[in-house]
Amino acid sequence: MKKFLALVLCLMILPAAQGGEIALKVENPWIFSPPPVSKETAAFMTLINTGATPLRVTGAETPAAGRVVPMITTKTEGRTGMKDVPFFEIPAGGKLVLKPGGDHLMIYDLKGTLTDGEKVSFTLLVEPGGKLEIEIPASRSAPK
Ligand SMILES: [Cu+2]
Repeated sequence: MKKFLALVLCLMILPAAQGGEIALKVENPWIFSPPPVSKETAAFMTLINTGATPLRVTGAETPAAGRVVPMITTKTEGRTGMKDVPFFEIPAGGKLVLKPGGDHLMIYDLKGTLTDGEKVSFTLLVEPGGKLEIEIPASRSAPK
């Protein structure tokens, strides 16, 4: 009986420890493939929270670049600008669309050029939950 209980406990704890239970779904991700001279670009995607509690995306890690941070597009007196934010919050059961001219994951210090169709490995930093690994294709325009 004791053994059985220990097994049940382990099964309950395992998914959380592996970080495999993040209630976040990513749809239509893409990275703008910039001209070769540019060291900056951005990643876009739809973030869907399938869970019952809010989730935050605080940034991402990728071998392709030095730094990835959440950024919003601002408009003051007709002027468009961009601003770093500490995180994007996706409400329980809700979604957030990252798109050109809106919220995006800003990519700094690109280590090389991105060619169209190239898959970039990307690790989203999610709170709570941990890390969500995805692959994002580089493209000149949003996927249809
Ligand atoms: Cu930006």
